[in-house]
Amino acid sequence: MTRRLPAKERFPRSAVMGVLNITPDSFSDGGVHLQPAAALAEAWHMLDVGAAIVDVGGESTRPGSQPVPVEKELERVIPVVQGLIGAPVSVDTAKAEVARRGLELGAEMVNDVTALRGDPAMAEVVAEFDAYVVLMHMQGEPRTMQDNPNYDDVVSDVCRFLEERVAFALAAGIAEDRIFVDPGFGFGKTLEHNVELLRRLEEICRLGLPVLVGLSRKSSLARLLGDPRGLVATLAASLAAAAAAYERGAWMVRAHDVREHVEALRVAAAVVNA
Ligand code: HH2
Repeated sequence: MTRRLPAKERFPRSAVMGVLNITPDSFSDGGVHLQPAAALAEAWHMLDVGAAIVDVGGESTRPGSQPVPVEKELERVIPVVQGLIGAPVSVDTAKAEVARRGLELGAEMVNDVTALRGDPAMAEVVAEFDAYVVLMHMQGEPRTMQDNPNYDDVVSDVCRFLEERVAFALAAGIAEDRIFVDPGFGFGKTLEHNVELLRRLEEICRLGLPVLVGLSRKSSLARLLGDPRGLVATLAASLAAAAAAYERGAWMVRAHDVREHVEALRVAAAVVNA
């Protein structure tokens, strides 16, 4: 196995991770890419318009979602990863078996929304393949996480959690320069928690690791626009949130609308780096 570059060199700042959900029930694009041919066409399109990596997922983690058995997740994810051999691929999974099969096919990153808590074998798989890994904060589990999210101070609590998960990853043999951290917007958080996390994102960036943010289409943004029951935010709201995150130090942005996010971040980066 060739040695990988440090994460910040492999994915320079303002990189966009394209979201590819192979699920019937994802909150904004459920059912759209269930057929491998449709998924592959979308993945190649995302790469054409500037995605640094495509995040392939076979299990929705939207509030209230139900877990998917490993066989079903493999059936959804693996044909797509197979069709993307040679392209930059991340596997969005909390299951070690799905991660392993994806990495064997050349995926280079595991996006684990449980931050290596969901499957006791996951850390070892990431270490074995020297893969990049995203450690995301979530309070509770998707089925019930929005019932009553509760923090002393959401930013300090998320930082403490991420520090603890990074220490766990390092102890499992994962190199520090393979790790991204993610505050997990919408994962066990109220609208106020999400806004506070975004407003004070610099505190998370001070952990010293590249920060990935996933704000694209999230319902909190729809609620900010005055729709209390809004489930899917507009593109304009998503771009504003991505630019705000970038200005506060975000390194990589996970987004469904890749071309628009690439353009928005190019402008934000030009201003920040001027
Ligand atoms: N958000 C979602 C899924 N995975 N991973 C990271 N690291 N950060 C995020 O914010 C994040 C994530 C939810 O978005 P989506 O994949 O579009 O929806 P669903 O979980 O319903 O498939």
